[in-house]
Amino acid sequence: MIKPKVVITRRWPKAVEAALVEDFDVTFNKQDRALTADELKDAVHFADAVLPTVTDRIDARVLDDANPRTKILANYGVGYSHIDIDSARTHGITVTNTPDVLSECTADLTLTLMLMAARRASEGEREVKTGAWSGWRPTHLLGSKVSGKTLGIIGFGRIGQEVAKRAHHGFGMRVLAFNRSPIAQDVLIKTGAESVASIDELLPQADFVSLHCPGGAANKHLIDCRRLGLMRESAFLINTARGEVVDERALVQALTFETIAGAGLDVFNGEPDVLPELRSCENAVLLPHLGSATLETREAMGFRVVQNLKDFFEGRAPRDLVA
Ligand code: 8YV
Repeated sequence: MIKPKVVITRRWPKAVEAALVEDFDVTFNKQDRALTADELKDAVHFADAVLPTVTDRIDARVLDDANPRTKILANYGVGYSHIDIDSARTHGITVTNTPDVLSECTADLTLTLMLMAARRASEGEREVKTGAWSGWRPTHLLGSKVSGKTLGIIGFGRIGQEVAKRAHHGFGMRVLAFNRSPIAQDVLIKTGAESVASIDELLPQADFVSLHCPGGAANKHLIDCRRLGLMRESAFLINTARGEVVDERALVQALTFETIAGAGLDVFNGEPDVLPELRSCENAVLLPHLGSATLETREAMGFRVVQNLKDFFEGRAPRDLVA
């Protein structure tokens, strides 16, 4: 049987690449950089399947102006706001993602950011590593307590729920959850969360606000200047969702004038470029999109892609169908 042609846009963990070549005729991106729009366009004309990541903007420009050969975009990641779903539908291209397998690690990293921001871990580490630490003193780098505080979660899907469990059961936090669609009672019981009716109701009550909603146009600047103004002066904003959910210029203002206490960010608008003003904020902890970055999770994401591809090419409905 002729193996379907597959383009994998970035290098994946070895074990998954090995599984992929068993069943597919794989073309690898030999360079350690994201493909350009023209290269992506070539890929969708050449291959039966393209396996994009968050660094590949698959928009109308890539898909629209010719007849793509590609029948499936099997995304390596749960978020897919970098793929123009309407355009994919127009061309009859199936889109899949990799939910579930990265929820725990992304939730772990969310807690990492909460702790780092509140306990001033990056500032402390910078002092020690640069030799600037002058020794223990009672008022040195005083942060904010995390245990027992109130966490507001915006977007209560799989990742939001994992964050809630950790915060409530591990840190004794009160957890408030906002979700576009109603949250089932058994989910609230399992996670220890209380449902709130609106984001505006959640913000003034939270010591930590953590974002777990999808990116894309619908949620662009969901956290804007007005909503930052609803947060407590002592509160922290945590973002492991997508950069565009936050108006970063408004966030810089809030951090600079200390209308909020700090932020912990793993995602940015226009990654990997980060606003210089944001990079200069001492009260912001900034990580390079590490949410799912463990070997275990990146392998599990890859195997999920392989399964979605096999389902598709063997005539079954892929488990993680997006469009
Ligand atoms: C992925 C993520 O590593 O899955 C997501 O949506 O944000 C990350 O954890 C990345 O998207 C890879 O494409």
